[in-house]
Amino acid sequence: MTIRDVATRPYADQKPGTSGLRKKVRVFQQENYAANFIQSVFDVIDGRDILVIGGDGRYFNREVIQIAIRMAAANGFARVVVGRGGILSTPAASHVIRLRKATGGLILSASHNPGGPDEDFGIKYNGTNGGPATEKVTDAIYARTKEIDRYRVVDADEIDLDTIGETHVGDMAVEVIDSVADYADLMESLFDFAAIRAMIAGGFTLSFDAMHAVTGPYATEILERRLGAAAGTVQNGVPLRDFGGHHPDPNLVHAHELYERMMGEAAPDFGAASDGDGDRNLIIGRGIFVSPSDSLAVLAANAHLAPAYSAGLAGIARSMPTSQAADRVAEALGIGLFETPTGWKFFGNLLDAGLVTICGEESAGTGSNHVREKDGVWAVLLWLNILASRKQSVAEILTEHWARFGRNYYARHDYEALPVDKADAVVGGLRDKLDRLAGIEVNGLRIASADDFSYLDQTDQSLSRHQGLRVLFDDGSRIVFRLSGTGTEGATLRVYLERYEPAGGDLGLAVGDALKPLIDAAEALAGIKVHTGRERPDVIT
Ligand code: VG1
Ligand code: CO
Repeated sequence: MTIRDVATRPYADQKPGTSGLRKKVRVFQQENYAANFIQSVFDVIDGRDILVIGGDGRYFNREVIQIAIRMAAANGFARVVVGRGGILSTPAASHVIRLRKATGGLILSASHNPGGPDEDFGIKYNGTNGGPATEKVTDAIYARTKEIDRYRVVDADEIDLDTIGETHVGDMAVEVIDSVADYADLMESLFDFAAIRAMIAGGFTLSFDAMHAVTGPYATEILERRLGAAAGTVQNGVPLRDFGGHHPDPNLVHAHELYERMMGEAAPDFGAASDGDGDRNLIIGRGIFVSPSDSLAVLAANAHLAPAYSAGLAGIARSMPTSQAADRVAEALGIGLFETPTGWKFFGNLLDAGLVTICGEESAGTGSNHVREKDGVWAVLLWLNILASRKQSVAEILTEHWARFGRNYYARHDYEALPVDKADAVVGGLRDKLDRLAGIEVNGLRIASADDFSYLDQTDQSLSRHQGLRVLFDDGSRIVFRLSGTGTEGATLRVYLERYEPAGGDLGLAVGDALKPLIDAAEALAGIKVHTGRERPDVIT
């Protein structure tokens, strides 16, 4: 087997964002583009033992996996473990890395972004703890992409990814595994499947929208086969390379069919959806949407009802823009609350250090120390376990939660595909005046403080700056402004709005009404309309 060194030239734009390198497929199809990035990963990581590879099945997944396997062989890996058909959900990949004590893994996904020849692709490296590489590592990968001049590859026939079993590429073993089995077993070890099965057998109904993305096979195995939910519980369960032409993004815009079903006359008891790579979750009870921030708070407050968490939680972590609902739960439980920048890579150190058990983001991501990624199906199962244990509806649980902790009204407004200079004008303009905002009144609301969020990781002392502009008001309300780090077209401005209403207050308002004064304040502060010409956000979640 000959190893070839192929000469290449650097691309200037391979800086990983919030979650790996995401670009249009056409960008990835440029000569050596994917190979450059993969070689840069191999050049900066230590260890050449096991490499796990899997993706969400989107367009270009198989092609990149073929290259990655041949490059892994040339770079001296002992073994590649790959999901059948090249499929592994992001949390399943994280689990396999941990289970096999692998050196790390390549996860091929652009998550909730659409797929297809004109859409998005992505590559992310996860380390031996199963979690996304830390900023230190992604910075090193990026630095390497800027100077790379060769990559290593072996010539090999097309590798069969569809037959479970072991083959070889040169000296390296290639092991094709069932994509679902290990993950489903893990779930069964965490939750009270007998109680959930009994609840479903007793007439509890549910609906899971896999959005033609990676969770279809996982949800079918777990919900329908292992938990006995009726056939058809999992909708859009066959993963498609282009997700059926949709955005596999579980929010009220893209999962509106599920939403309408849950609000209709014949709504099941429980509805959920996940995203392209299976790490997000949308939870809707009959007649009631659960905001992801509330979901994190409810899961944290009730996690002890599931076997894996019966001893209680060590702590809770949430990304900064996520609502402070979880903070009140942490306070009540007497445990730590950690506020990190956006993106799962910041939770890894806290989980590894045993400081937190549950983490979450407002962007429909929740997870725990069972893996090092957020996990959509896990969140669904924890909800089901809680419902089976409390024997109440989602609406009752949420209402009781608010009655006890108060309610954090919350919404995120996204302005997508903005010209970069206009998005920079909004954020830059606000950043320039941040220092002068404390004490000022905007739209009847008094600003208590304002800053550009930085995060000091207390486990490794790494500092991450410029993680979002925060404006905090006297009454506990907040507005956060930040630019997305996952988009592939122009810039996306995210405006996060939060208002706290204490227990005993007005807990039943429509979210839009509750947040109206803050929405107006955001406009007054940042001048979004003036700078961008946009009259309203593209997506409200
Ligand atoms: C978004 C979300 C963030 C999430 C990230 C990756 O990032 O806001 O919370 O961790 O996507 O999720 P950004 O930088 O666009 O705001 V996924 O499911 O796309 O891997
Ligand atoms: Co995702």
